[in-house]
Amino acid sequence: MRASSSLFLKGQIPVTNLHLRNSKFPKGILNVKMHPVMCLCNNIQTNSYEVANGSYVPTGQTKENNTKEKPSGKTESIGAFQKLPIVMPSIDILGSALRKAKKISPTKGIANIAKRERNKGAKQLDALMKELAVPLRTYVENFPKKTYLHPYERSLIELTLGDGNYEKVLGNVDALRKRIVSVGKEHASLCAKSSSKREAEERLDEGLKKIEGIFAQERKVIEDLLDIAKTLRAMPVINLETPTLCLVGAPNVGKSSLVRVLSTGKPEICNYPFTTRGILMGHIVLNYQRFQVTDTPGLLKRHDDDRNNLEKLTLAVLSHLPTAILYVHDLSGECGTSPSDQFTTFKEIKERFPEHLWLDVVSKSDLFKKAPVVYATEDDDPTQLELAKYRKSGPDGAIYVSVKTEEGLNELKCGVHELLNMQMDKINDINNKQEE
Ligand SMILES: Nc1nc2c(ncn2[C@@H]2O[C@H](COP(=O)(O)OP(=O)(O)OP(=O)(O)O)[C@@H](O)[C@H]2O)c(=O)[nH]1
Ligand SMILES: [Mg+2]
Repeated sequence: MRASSSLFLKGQIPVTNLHLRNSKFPKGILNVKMHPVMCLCNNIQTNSYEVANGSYVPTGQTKENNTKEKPSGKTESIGAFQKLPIVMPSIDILGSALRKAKKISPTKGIANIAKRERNKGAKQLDALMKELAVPLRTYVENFPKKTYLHPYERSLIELTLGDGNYEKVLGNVDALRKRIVSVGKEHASLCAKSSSKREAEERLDEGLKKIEGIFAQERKVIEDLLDIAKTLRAMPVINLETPTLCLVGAPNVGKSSLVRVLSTGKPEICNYPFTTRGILMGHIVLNYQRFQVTDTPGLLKRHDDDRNNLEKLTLAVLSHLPTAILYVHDLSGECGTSPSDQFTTFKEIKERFPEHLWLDVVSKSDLFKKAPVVYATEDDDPTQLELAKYRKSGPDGAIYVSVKTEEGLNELKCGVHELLNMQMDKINDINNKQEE
């Protein structure tokens, strides 16, 4: 069995199955392969010192002043979250920086005790400043700018972390870096001007405490970034070249039950709406071909402005990923969304995504009643022929399935295989056209 992965988030509906309990960010997680590719601190200790008259003078231009903009322009393909830098816990950054700084000795050959002490103090303060600032700069530079991300990943950031939160946290990290650089330089310079050994020692002690204090006080900034990195790295990885089936439908209609039957994905199944709180990935391997399956949160009949972030995630998948759609209809009256409401949403989604390959499924066929289900609150208007037909038998060509009795499952698997092969042809066509 292949691992499946999922991204979950905190929606507006109470949830009983929370993941990533320690994270301050909406929940994202599960059985995820991590591909950390970047390590920080490769370029630390790139200090440049000027020794003037046996004393230390902090150089005007440190690397920290030259925070470069990443080369701009190209939109990344999917997979940016797997390339995020590893963020070290703030306590580790501070501990390592202090250890390294305190090991710095004065420049050799300074005979005068006061000069030697102030040279050592200034060098240690400068080193501490850099050991703290360089990792922060690395993060700010290597977390991708949202504008260069694939639109799907951009939506994931907005919907899982909250609008603007990603930029805010990176902004806070940069602000902390700037503060450390400024305070570090100020104290190194003060130490370099000390007139006695004792004064130099005091200034060093004072400077170390000050820098350490600021960093410790602002450690939440780094912990927030760490949470973001964990959440984003745990998101399911979708390969755009592999045909993907996306299960869509109202909440509680049986989407996840079908994902379990069709693929390696093992989403939670419960008899209440919005059990699925994120995008879950599973795989199907058929005749040595590998396909992807995504489970999605349910869609209710309502205006886009009123949709919760869970529903918006589903729409993000449909809008930004070239998936085939397996649309699930529950006409048994069990799911909590009336057939007429399901019909409205179904028509809206079908009109909105006409280019997606499509297959309809009527679920829970074991509960299917001969008389069409009409909710007490809805209007059984006999003049609405299309709706009446939908209530009775679902959309034309729909496959009837039951995961309880296994009715229709073989037919469904064949239908899905055919659909995914068509999707594969579509992907190949697009690639060929691009090559031409
Ligand atoms: N009798 C019967 N019950 C089913 C069938 N398929 C699913 N169910 C039940 O329907 C309920 C909802 O199933 P899920 O698979 O969680 O539905 P979902 O569409 O993924 O729900 P959300 O994630 O909340 O949108 C569960 O109690 C399932 O046991 C079926 O074929 N027959
Ligand atoms: Mg579900």
